[in-house]
Amino acid sequence: MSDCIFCQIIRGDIASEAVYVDERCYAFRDIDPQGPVHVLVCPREHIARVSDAQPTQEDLLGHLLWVAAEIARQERISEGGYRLVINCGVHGQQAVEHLHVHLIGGRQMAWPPG
Ligand code: DGP
Repeated sequence: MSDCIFCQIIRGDIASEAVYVDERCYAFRDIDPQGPVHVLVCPREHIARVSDAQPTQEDLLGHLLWVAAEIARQERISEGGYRLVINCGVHGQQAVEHLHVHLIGGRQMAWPPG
């Protein structure tokens, strides 16, 4: 989608610090990191919310999680652990309407979230 900020990042129209790239997804560092490691894993195709994903995109959803775990290994936070978050819609406080998995780690987390 041309005016989606993450589509613009994925196309390279807006600068980002990429940490993992393949034919299905693009992962880059969050502009407002909530931990020493904070990466957003996005599908290249525009899916606004996880709730909009279609049955044909089931493999893609799994791929995003696999990539997040791979980046965690790359960033050396696997052993200590980390958090994966997908915010969805208004109650989920999703600010950017392009599906993304937050990978946050490198510090102790609290639970439950606020
Ligand atoms: P969410 O609330 O789940 O939609 O989180 C959106 C995240 O996207 C938020 O943590 C900040 C990040 N973000 C927003 N705009 C930009 C940007 O232009 N560049 C980068 N790197 N991150 C962005």
